[in-house]
Amino acid sequence: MVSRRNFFQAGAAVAAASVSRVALAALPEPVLRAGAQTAPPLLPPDGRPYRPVLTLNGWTLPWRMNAGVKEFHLVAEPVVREMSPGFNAHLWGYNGQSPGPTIEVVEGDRVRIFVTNRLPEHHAVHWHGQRLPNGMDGVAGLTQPSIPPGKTFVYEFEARRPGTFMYHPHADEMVQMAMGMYGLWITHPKARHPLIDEVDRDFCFLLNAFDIEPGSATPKVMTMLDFNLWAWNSRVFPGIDTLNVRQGDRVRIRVGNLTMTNHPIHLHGHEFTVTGTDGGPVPKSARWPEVTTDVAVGQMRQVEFIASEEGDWAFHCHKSHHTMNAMGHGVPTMIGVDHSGLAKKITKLIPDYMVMGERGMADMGEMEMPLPDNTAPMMTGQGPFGGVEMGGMFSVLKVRRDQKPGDYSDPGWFRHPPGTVAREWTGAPLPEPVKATAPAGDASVRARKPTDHSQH
Ligand SMILES: [Cu+2]
Repeated sequence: MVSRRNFFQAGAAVAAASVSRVALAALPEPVLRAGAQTAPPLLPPDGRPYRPVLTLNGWTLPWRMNAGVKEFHLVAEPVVREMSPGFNAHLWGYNGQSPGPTIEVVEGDRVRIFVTNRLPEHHAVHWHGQRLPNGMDGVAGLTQPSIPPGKTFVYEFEARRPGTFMYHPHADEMVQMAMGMYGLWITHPKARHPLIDEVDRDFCFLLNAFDIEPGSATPKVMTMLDFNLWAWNSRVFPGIDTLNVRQGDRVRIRVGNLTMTNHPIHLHGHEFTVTGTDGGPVPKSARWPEVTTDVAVGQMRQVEFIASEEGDWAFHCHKSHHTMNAMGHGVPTMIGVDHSGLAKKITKLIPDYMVMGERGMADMGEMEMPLPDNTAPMMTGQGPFGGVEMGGMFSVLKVRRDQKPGDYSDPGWFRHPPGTVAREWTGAPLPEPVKATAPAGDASVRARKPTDHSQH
């Protein structure tokens, strides 16, 4: 905790920012969280009512009401985040976790956020997408002095427009974001809004990426593109919780991208519409059905659909490399190459040598390979029918007829009605496939050199 004395010293730096002395008299206790399990939605204990979101493998930061102002306390600090069972990453985050907690407020709320910096370097928080006084925008050097280690700064503004937003550092941004610092910010509408429907389930998560060598725990912060862990809220499959809904629910999913590349987010079994971005609600006339929406860098997308189809529906980034965990990229393609003779020779020298990849790489999902102590297998996760062969940005939308309203718990695997699962054909043998016959005459392509006019 920051002592009152050095808190007041920090407060002096922002005295011009119209925060009353009474408000600064005491800090709200910072709330820290251990563990990466999804917390149930935080029902608002006071203030304007709203239907809370569910942050995948995350939580919402409790606030304190102080004379009509919602006060939050963020603590920027090094954290240990379990990215999947058995794999802990040494990251930077807020209040014990990466990402930081979700901040949920209501349109028109007066919001005061205390930010205590327990990082070894300076910090500043930018409130992405908010309309606010320029001096509250959180860009170190440009709109405020940076927050030195050990100090607490205070931000205060009105949450003017409803929507899906986020917060992230704007001081040594490349390093601090590569280390896992960011969080979601949801501003709920204060009344019925013509472009914002009430939903039964409201999920949110951030897309993030890390470059952590297998066997180590700290991200490499200089990596620009070649990340090896593609995460949702600093979790990778099979560590990402499923999205559990009741059949017929209207579902909203809010996604923000703070990686260095775009992510086409794809849902199976349903069509959705993009109903909002960090720019606000999308006009109804500008919405169209999709099953994949690309979330570009620094963007947020809010999609909605009716969960009409029962089952376990894959929900993932459509870049196939982003549904994999850490792997070596220097692996040659061995599909179709018979290197068994070579393997025998190598095994004489290196007894543990394994031949992989001549039939594709699916074997790797099941292979009992010795892994370094602290890493996530490249592609793993068991489903009811075997290995799922995925990692990274992958989860499952579970739609159930008997899921209780508001019950976000995991119902287990879907029990398919008899006769509705793809299966081996055991009926009458199928006729041999008919081969396309070559067209009559010479079908080869004749290449002719361009005439070289200089010879004539
Ligand atoms: Cu992706």
